[in-house]
Amino acid sequence: MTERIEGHGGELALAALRAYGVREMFTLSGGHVFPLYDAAHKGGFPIYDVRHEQSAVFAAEAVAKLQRRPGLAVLTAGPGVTNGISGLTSAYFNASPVLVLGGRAPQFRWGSGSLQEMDHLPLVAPVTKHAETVFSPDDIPRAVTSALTTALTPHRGPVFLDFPLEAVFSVSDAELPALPGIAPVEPDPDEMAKAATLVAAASRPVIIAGSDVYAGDAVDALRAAAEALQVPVFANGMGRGALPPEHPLAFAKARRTALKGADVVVVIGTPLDFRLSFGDFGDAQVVHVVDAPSQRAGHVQPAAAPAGDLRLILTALADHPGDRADHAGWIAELRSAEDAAKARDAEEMAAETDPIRPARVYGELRKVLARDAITIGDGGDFVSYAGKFLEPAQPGTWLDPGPYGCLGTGMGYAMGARVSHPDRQICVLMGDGAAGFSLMDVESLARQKLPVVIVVGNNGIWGLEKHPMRAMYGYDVAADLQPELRYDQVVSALGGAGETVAKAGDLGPALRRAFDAGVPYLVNVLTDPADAYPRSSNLA
Ligand SMILES: Cc1ncc(C[n+]2csc(CCOP(=O)(O)OP(=O)(O)O)c2C)c(N)n1
Ligand SMILES: [Mg+2]
Repeated sequence: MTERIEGHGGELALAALRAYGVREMFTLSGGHVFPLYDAAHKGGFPIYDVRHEQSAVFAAEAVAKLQRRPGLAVLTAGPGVTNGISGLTSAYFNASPVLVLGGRAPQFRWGSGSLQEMDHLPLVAPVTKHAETVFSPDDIPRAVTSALTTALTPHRGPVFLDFPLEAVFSVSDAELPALPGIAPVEPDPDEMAKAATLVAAASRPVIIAGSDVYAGDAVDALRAAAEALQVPVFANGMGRGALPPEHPLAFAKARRTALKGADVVVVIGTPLDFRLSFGDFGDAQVVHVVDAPSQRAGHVQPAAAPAGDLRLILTALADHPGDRADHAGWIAELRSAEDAAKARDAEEMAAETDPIRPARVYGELRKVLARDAITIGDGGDFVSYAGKFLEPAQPGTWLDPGPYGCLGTGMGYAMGARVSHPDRQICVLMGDGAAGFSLMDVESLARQKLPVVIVVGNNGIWGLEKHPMRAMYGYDVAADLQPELRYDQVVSALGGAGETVAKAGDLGPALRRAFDAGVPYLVNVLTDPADAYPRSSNLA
């Protein structure tokens, strides 16, 4: 059923956004987008504002990733849009359904040199699934509905619309289109059967589950497939926590042993990129399960590559009627490697060193984090340690920047996470270098009463760059930061609070104070600059 609506361009856009379940906007002010504010303000639609457009897009992305619904950022024309491009690109790499609505200089005098007159589309087209200028107000509901459908259709991703000034300011009436509904992509049954037969017959299979397993709401189907075929499961990105850490098939630390020994590696819902040695697992056969045919790898030839709705594919794996090899010995072997690695980790996480090493920060943090806490990583080595030592207990609780590896997600992701989950712990793990990109947005968080905890691993350097550069050249440049800088005082000045911790024994009480503070609170941990995250490649 369609409905007719009347209003200015902002009101027409908002009606379509609401109909699709968009529940808030993230923005930084600019006259070109005032009608969107006017509609939101009059309609009781929440507006969260930020101090840099990158934070608006990252906040929208956090909403999209955590809640599996569209996240919205509204950016003013020209510099507003260009400041959002790293966020859009991250969303593109992460397949996050983000909608960016941009202002745009007036069309009727295009070419005469209006303020911020530029065509955004050639800039955003390569990092969006769809980018369009909507020239007429009565076309806005159609454009918004269709853009959101594109964003939510697997393989998901960001979309962009801009509205010339006169289109968004003028009044019109328009049809509000009915929601089209997104049909599941039907996978090819032969490819599914091939995959199931391979996994069932394997002696030492391994599953690696990535972000699309969560995004595609396929967590239960993953668990059913793993249990039915008795396959150990590792995870990355938003897939982390898909199986709770205490599940007999959940593994995290024995990855090297697993990938070295496996005869079949099943990679589900994540690309065969640098994080997975480009899909090269030695002699093991690769099964690549993707949510759309476009996601099949071009650089490797997997033994099977079913593409389509992940729930359907994983359910078909679980229901595989043929014989299954027994994997009990393989699982036991991995479990003992996992337990040994856990014991080593536990020692590192308890170490009483001076200066503090990052491992101890995570040892203490684990004692105060609730099972449903959202943890956000923004930084270099300090965040690599977070990935190693934190164990997300539920899916949809771990936000990393993803394969685009963009520093600066911190406060934007924190804002999106707090808005998504008003009652949970939100904890940002930040390098001191990363802090420089977004810390000013603590002001936005404090002013809008969005408390979060920020733990800075303050080693006084761009650690992930300094150590490799020294290893490569014997010297380093452009890799130092001011040592022992009081990032906690920055946060206090911006309306939050915080403290600096230099002794391992003081970490626990400081973290407890942070979670009780009720305002943005930064724990500035002075960590050992000599400590480098061990990597097999210097350019990881
Ligand atoms: C926007 C952006 N600029 C630069 C980089 C390159 N880079 C990756 S990690 C890193 C160092 C991060 O330093 P810090 O946040 O202090 O964490 P540490 O490694 O010291 O723990 C840099 C500069 C990047 N990934 N993204
Ligand atoms: Mg650092």
